[in-house]
Amino acid sequence: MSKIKIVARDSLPNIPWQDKKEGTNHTPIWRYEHNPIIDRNPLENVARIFNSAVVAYKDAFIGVFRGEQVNGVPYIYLGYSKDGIKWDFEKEKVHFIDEQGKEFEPHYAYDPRLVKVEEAYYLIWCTDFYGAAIGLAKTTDFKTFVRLENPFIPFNRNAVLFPRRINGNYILLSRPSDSGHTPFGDIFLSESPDMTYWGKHRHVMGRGQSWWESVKIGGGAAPIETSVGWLLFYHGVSGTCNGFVYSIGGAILDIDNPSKVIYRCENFLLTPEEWYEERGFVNNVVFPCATLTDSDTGRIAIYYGAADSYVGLAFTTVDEVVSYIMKHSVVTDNDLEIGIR
Ligand code: BMA
Repeated sequence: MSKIKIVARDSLPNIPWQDKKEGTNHTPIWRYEHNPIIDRNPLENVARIFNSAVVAYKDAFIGVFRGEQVNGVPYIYLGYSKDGIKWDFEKEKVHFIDEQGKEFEPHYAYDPRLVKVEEAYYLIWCTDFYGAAIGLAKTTDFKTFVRLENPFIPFNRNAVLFPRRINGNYILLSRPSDSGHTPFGDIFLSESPDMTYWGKHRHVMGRGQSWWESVKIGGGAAPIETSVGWLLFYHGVSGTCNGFVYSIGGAILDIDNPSKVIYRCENFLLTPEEWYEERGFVNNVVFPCATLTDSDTGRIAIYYGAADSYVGLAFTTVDEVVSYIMKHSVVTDNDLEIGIR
């Protein structure tokens, strides 16, 4: 079979990378050996950074980081890196203005995603809109962040944009929820012609297929366009006597109709095994929020939050991970939309 490829995006020869060591893992994803890349107390007034998203920017890297302030309230901080591994952070939180130029400050902001669509970068996070909801902002220079109107009513979380329009519309995945530690959740898709009005809502994937993701699932990193479909890394949650366990899963969505699941891996791709994933503020969490990709080599670097305390980095190649997902794929009625056959 010919190799699976990342569909033409930018080359990224300086992608953070480490070759796989044989026998390190059951699955096609391997961890950076010097994880965690961001340790506790990374910044004055910030006790932990985790669940954060990065992009390549001007021959280096920039990212939006979930910083848990010492008063316990999460907010978003900007970070810069030359190699994608060692990060320097802004001391000040990200400031938002609204579309009229007036200051806008959410009560809290967490689990940011960052996606370049056309010439702008979109920051998507969990915000307080009378309960957990989706926050959306736009920047072109990482200096001015223009907060856009609430895309959805509450409650919702884990929103992530596709990196390009499909059939003329912007596409956003989200996970409708309650405002607490939601004991349910499927991934849905919405479309917009202008990033303001969202509709054509579709169900993408349901929870409950495999035990490791039987409680809820949620979008992780922005989908990656490959020669066989959109590669989605997401999180799946299982319930145990000691609480939730968050793992990373993988699925392939149809290129032109991404509400359709083509392949879905019945095995997790990464599950908490290392000390920094198993033990922290919240034990047993690996939570993907971003990837970097190099279309020349097919390399993928995955950034994930670990135990709500650290940032971890893991690697794979598009050919290896997509082949694994295809080989272990089980698509069930749970991945079909009610009424659509
Ligand atoms: C989810 C989110 C994540 C967090 C996870 C585990 O509900 O709040 O930010 O990593 O729980 O605590």
